Amino acid sequence: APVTIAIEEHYNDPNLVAHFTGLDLRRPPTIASKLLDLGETRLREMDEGGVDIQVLSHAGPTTQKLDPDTAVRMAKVTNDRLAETVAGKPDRFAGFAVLPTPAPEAAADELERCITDLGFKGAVVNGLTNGKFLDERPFWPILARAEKLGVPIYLHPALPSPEVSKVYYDDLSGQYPELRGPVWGFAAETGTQAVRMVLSGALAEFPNLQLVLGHLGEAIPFMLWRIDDLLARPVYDGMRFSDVFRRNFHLTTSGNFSDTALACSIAEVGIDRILFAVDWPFASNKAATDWLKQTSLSDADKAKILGENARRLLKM
Ligand code: GRE
Ligand code: ZN
Repeated sequence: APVTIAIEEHYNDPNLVAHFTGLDLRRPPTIASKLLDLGETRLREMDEGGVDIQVLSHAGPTTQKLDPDTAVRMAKVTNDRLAETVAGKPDRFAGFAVLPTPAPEAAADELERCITDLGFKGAVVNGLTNGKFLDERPFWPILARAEKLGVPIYLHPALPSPEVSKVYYDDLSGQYPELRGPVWGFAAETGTQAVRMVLSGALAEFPNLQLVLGHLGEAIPFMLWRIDDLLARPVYDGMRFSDVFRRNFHLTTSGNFSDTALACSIAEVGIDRILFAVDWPFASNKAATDWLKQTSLSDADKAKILGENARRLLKM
């Protein structure tokens, strides 16, 4: 059987999460304990779902929400510990770096260290950096370095800032605490981040940079025609929004095991840009692999999604 690689699989480093005890994470204890587990439970659930390799990334909140000096210090020790975890089970785990984005030059250097010295496959950025989107100019050194190194940046959601939450969600958050998170807020913010990556010109400056969106594209595939239609002009290099999106983004199946969303995503970006992910422990490995297997895709297309596309993008 082809190797199954899942690429949005989370863990928590106890030393890093200790910085966020004040935040209202509303995570059930079973989820919190699975995030800390890098052994028995994680591996058993991987085996139950037929997941051969997890590319591990730290769950949010992470170094995006620290002051610059703390972010730089914590990113280094967190990445070093992740490298030890991966080295302990190199046939089951690979790593995505956390980056101290509040200190962009240091974040670019840390990315290079993680790729060159620690063997990581890319980096994950969890939501906004203290209220700032990653396409803003101060962060371009990070984008430049990722492009130079040929590694992807995974644009992962995180909870919105208190200001956003107040206007958009707080009146309903008592009744529906998931609303500002995975139910809608994550997609709203991360989708906005992806659109801004194109319109800011960041992807004109870094045309080879590869960005990854989970949850089958945070609703952008569904909106592509309309975005093109209402922009009504090329964004740059004579390209429409959708041309840039298809050039610079890969999408994953994390936590969105929907036949119709998958069909839309494949139709819009092509089978070669869809990668398997679960979003463990927020979703089940077995549910994810069972779902993909029952789709009407050919075996060749399933193999692309389950591992071949990841091998190419992550150079595994
Ligand atoms: C999270 O808290 O980070 C989270 C959820 C639910 C789904 C995915 C996810 O709470 O990343
Ligand atoms: Zn996730």
